[in-house]
Amino acid sequence: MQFFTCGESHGRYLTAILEGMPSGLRIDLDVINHELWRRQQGFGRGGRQKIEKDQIELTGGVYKNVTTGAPIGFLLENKDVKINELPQLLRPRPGHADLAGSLKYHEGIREILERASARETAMRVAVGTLCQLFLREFEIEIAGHVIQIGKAKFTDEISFDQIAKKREGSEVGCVSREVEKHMIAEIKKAMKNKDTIGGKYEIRARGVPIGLGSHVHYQRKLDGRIAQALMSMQSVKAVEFGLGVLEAETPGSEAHDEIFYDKKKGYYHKTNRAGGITGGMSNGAEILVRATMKPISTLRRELWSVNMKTKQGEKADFERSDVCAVPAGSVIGEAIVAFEIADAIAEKFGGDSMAEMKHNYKGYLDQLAKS
Ligand code: EPS
Repeated sequence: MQFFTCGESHGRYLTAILEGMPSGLRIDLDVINHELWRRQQGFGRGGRQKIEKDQIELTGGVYKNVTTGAPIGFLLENKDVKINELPQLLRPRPGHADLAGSLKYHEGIREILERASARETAMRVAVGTLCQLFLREFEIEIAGHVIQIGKAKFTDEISFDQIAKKREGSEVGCVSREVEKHMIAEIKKAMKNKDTIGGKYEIRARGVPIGLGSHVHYQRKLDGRIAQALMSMQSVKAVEFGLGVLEAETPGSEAHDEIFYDKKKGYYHKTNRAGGITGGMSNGAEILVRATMKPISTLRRELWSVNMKTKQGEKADFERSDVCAVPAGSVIGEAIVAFEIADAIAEKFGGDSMAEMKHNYKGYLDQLAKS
């Protein structure tokens, strides 16, 4: 599978085309629109989300709400369409694509930021949620939650089933009301200081069979694919699986997942330090990945920059923005992981229709049961 997104933050439309989805998948637009709504929520979001009501229309690849196997077109109409009226910027914002993009493309900053904006992630959520519908057919589920904003951290264990339930109603997508209070306090502090604040979210995938991805070639490694995709999300600066950065300080005897066998379960692990992926392949445990987001790079307390016309040192330009986008990031992360797992499923059980793919999938599970 592959998809492209297209569109500028204040252009008329955001669009996407998803190729490789088999025929025979029933699409529920309400599910996709609900995730788009979730992406717009979160304490610390900026004024734009009060203007937009993100909803998509499917423009191809679907007949009577069922996929046909043809490329699927997505269309989202922006309400805040003003790209041609917005002023040019001269002082690039440190941390944004402004400077490198403007020099590389020999364009003004406006042209760069309009495409670099995280508004593009609305399309990744639309595509990724359609992929979640596909994954449900294979009993694979995805759930994400915010585990850190500033210094406020959620460090307890939480079971997959509890995630969606417990984060319900949270203004920051956190499963603990106690930690949520501290997270909101961190965002309020950033607001007061005319600053921004980052954080970390965790994405889990349950029901992923053993053997997605492969050890044989670097581009086929599932963790590498998921990491690349998450890292490409605006603001993400680090991605880790399982123990992640703690692997550095953990001895080998406590860093790996010992292997057990049970007649009913087959091979299994009692721990999940690897985050569900070993040797570039899913190992049957939950996939557990975390992404760290830097603070948004548009600050009311402007940082030093250079006026690109006069070359004089001046404070960076300010654009309307968010103070914290980590709650939205967690929704986007779910969609990104969903696409990557859907792609790996399609690669392994490839077929033109859902019926064919499910047949292939069942054959593989039967083979695993005998191994
Ligand atoms: C966003 C829309 C944008 C920003 C934000 C994400 O809208 P506007 O620029 O009109 O306020 O709020 O984009 C950024 C943080 C960024 O750095 O570009 C959205 O819909 O997610």
